[in-house]
Amino acid sequence: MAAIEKRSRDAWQALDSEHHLHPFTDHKALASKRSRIIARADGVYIEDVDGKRILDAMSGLWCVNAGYGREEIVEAAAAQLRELPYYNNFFQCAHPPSIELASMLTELAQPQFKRVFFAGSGSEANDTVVRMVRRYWDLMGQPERHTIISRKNAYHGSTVAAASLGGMKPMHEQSGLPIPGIAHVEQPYWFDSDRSLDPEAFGLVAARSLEQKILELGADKVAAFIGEPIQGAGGVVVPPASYWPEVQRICDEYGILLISDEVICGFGRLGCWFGADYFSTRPDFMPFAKGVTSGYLPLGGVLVSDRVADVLIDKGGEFFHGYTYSGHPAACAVAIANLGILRRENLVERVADDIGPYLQARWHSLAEHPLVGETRMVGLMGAFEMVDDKASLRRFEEAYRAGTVFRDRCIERGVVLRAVGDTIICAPPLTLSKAEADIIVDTAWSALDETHEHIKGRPA
Ligand code: PXG
Repeated sequence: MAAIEKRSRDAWQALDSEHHLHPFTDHKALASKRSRIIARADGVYIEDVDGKRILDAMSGLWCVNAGYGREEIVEAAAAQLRELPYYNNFFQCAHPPSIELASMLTELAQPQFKRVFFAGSGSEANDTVVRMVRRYWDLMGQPERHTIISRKNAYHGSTVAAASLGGMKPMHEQSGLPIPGIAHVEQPYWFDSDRSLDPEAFGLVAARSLEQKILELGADKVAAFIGEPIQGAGGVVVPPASYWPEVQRICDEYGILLISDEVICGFGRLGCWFGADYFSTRPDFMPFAKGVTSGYLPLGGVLVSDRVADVLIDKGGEFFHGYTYSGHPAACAVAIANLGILRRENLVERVADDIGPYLQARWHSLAEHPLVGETRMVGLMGAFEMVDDKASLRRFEEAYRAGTVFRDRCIERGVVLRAVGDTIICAPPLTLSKAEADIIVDTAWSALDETHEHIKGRPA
């Protein structure tokens, strides 16, 4: 049935190397190593062309929340492709899947959200937010309220606006970013700070860097603040409990819009439907993607609060924005099937009450390892920090590439974990079993031992 020819691993790798430019990849380095070719997947396992099974403790790229191999989702896509493979939602048209999904999403979100704008990805969702935020303040008669404040080390996507919102310096340096009207403040990353304050005091200081920036720019110039409830790509930065309430207070006090980027935290990752629910914020926008379809097809979008939507609708006339694939019917059908599974199998509750606490307890046991300086995990989203010296929590010299060594050892042992520098991150499918949780942690422990062995006594 598969329309793709069967080739040997070598043949795939050669073709890949010749023709395929990968995202976020150093192609010279890749050419000498060659790509790992992933051919199939089931449950929480991916399998390469050689038949090696690897436990995917990253859910692809944080997206396969319902796990691989869900026939029900496949069937939903096939049925929709047969019925109506494509039509748009422009020019006074709509179709049942986009309507049904919009209504379903607003049922899951906080009550201020009654409307959804669809996009094809998280980046497009955040580009949409930038345009809606600015349009909103224009319509409110405050066009000078233009600046959106974000955080250093945030990730909001890779298009021009989304990468500008992000706080990834290397991305900015390569492309002349950020675009005007975006400012960045401190992130609530206690482990990465000088640790002179306790975490809660540090959380308040990080939040107040937002207030300082607002005062510096002038409150009448600031349109919005955007943050991931827990920063994902930046290294699963779990903010101290003091952080989000203070950010909410600041947004309220200065009347600025709050954008909760739910691309990773949404759809059960933290044991709630949205990260905003976990931290009890009341956002005005919630961009989403990834887990909404469990990655089976690409789909993103923005939940828009009444505060904003009412103004856009009542005063705005036509909003000149949209994508060919805004609310693609097959992607929406897949999302409906996927959300149906999350609901029917109580997967979100399971993260809060069952597998989440189980993996967290096991994950924290890694803190006993001599190379681990801190462990953290909320729901099924966690990290640990590798350190050279446990007493002072001093990190390794970069030349050791400790995180990369660890990550490669893990994959050899059959588990995908990610390394962001020497921060190791974990975000498995919400369907993870306890036995699979044990495999992740036991493999991580063995790979830490091997890494220890590998770098012990070596000059940097
Ligand atoms: N917001 C957040 C919080 C994200 O994590 C995006 C927006 C952009 O979504 P799209 O669908 O345009 O990729 C993301 C994406 C990594 C990694 O290395 C993370 C993402 C994407 C690719 C790699 O952790 N997150």
